[in-house]
Parts: sequence; structure tokens; C-alpha cells
Amino acid sequence: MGLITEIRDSISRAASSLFSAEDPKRIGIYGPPNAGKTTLANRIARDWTGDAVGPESHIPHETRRARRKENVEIERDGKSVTIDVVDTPGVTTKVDYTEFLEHDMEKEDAVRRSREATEGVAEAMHWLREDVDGVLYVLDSTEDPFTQVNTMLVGIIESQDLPVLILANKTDLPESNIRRIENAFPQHETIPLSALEGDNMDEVYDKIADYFG
Ligand SMILES: Nc1nc2c(ncn2[C@@H]2O[C@H](COP(=O)(O)OP(=O)(O)O)[C@@H](O)[C@H]2O)c(=O)[nH]1
Ligand SMILES: [Mg+2]
Repeated sequence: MGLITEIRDSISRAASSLFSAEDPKRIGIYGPPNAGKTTLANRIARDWTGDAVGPESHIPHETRRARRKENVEIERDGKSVTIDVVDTPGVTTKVDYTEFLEHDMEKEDAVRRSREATEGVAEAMHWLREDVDGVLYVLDSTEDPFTQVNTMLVGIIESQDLPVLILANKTDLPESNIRRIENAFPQHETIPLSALEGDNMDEVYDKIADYFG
């Protein structure tokens, strides 16, 4: 074998072992608006890297484009999983600019925001088909989980054979009902948490390592 061939082969072996061992999993955070996706993405990013992904907001559709925090290394029992946390806009059947007007916005700004939100939803759906290795599906456990959007999205996730964890968020609120979510998606594991208060995050990280590591 010539020297050039030998060098080329050893470089390509080194490169492929580097990439196959360390390639981070891309974990998408999906769910309806206001479920607490950005709050969760920020908590994961802060717990493991020290900085946040984006702003949390009581205004629906504040996350209008997907946001990504790369190379978040989560350590569990001496093993580490590296993930890219992708915070997506909430998926809904209706993005209406009048929703934004309710939040004291000028009409022009409201129309622009609703257009961006619609594009953001399309982008998030595209990523679900092409670009994520696993899904954290976040629900507000004070709300009814039996909605068209949840059924449709979880159905798409299943049809892509993506590993998914259902996160029942906002357990700090008195109206929180975890059982209702477990009943809606009995085929998946449901983990209760409060992303805001940081309750039960240890179990969330254990399961992330289990499912996506
Ligand atoms: N009580 C409570 N509120 C939460 C929790 N997680 C998020 N929120 C609130 O719910 C609202 C929407 O949160 P955000 O993360 O922006 O939701 P997103 O639209 O899914 O990204 C904000 O006012 C958050 O402070 C939680 O665990 N408990
Ligand atoms: Mg958000």
C-alpha cells in the first residue's frame, strides 16, 4: 500500500471513530404553546452548561423560531450523554394575530408575530421529520391533554419511530392532573415535573440518559 493511501485511510478511520462515538443526539422539545417548553430548555441548559436558551413568556408563541443549545453534556452514574437541546415553537391548529392583540400589541406587530409563529410551526414540523433523534413532549398538566394537536403530534413522532418521553409539567399548581396525561398516552412513559420550580429534574435526567443516551 502506498504511503498516501495509508495516511488517508488512517485519517478516515480516526475521523469516523471520532464522529460515531461522540455525535450528540438532537433532542427536540415539542408540545402546545405555554406548556413550559422554553422554561424546560432553559433549566436543562442552565443545569448543565450555565446559560439559557431563550426567553420564557406568558405571551403564547414567544418562541417563534426554533432555538438550539448544542453539546449539553448530561452526566448520569458516571456515564455521559451529549445532547443538542432544540426548543421549538408550540404547535397549534390556530395562530391568530388577535391573540397577540390581547397582549397589548400594535396590530402590525401582532400580524408580524403571528406570521412568524406560523413559519416557526412549519419549521418545527420539518425538523420532526428530518432532524431530531428523540423528543421530549411537554404538556401543561393543568390542561386537558386530549387535543387534536397532541394526538396528531404524538402520532407523527410514533410514525417516525422516535423515542419519546411525555413530560407532565407544572406539578406545582394545585390543578395539576398527572393521571389524565398517563391515560391519554398509555403507550409512553409519563414523567411529572415542575420546570419552573425544578421539581423532579433528577428523574427527568435519568430518563433522558436512559432513552437517548
Ligand atoms: N406554575 C408553573 N408555571 C410554569 C412552569 N413551567 C412554565 N411555566 C410558565 O408557563 C408560561 C409559559 O412557559 P414557556 O416556557 O414560555 O412555555 P412554551 O410556550 O411551551 O415555551 C410561563 O409563564 C412560565 O413561567 C411550571 O412548571 N409551573
Ligand atoms: Mg417557548
